Amino acid sequence: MTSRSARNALVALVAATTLLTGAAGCGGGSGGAPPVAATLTPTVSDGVQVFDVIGQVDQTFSAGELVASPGTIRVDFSVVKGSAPHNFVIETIPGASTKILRAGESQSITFTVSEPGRYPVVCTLHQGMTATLVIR
Ligand SMILES: [Cu+2]
Repeated sequence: MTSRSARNALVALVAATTLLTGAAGCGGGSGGAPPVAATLTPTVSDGVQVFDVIGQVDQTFSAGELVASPGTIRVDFSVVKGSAPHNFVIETIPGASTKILRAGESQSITFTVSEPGRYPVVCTLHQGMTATLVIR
């Protein structure tokens, strides 16, 4: 029993060390656990909830969740330099889609959502490039 708990303690220590190393090595290359996608809250300008979202080189959105309240929402979407083209599309909300943007381009879209819920965001060019607009 004692050797088992000693082993558990060792495992915990290794796990903690790995976490610390991972945090210190932030910005490094690939490998290890996938990064946790960020949750964004909007800045509010004249009653409009504004999100800044970037389509990235690694075919992800810069945010995993956009959290807003019912009302008018603006998404300022841009595609980072050096990236493949991307778009930002919420198929279930009229007007909530950009055109396909190339690296260095940006487009703002404004739309209104009244119903709380979870609305999937996709890039139609890259399977798995997804996010969620959360209205609550
Ligand atoms: Cu894409």
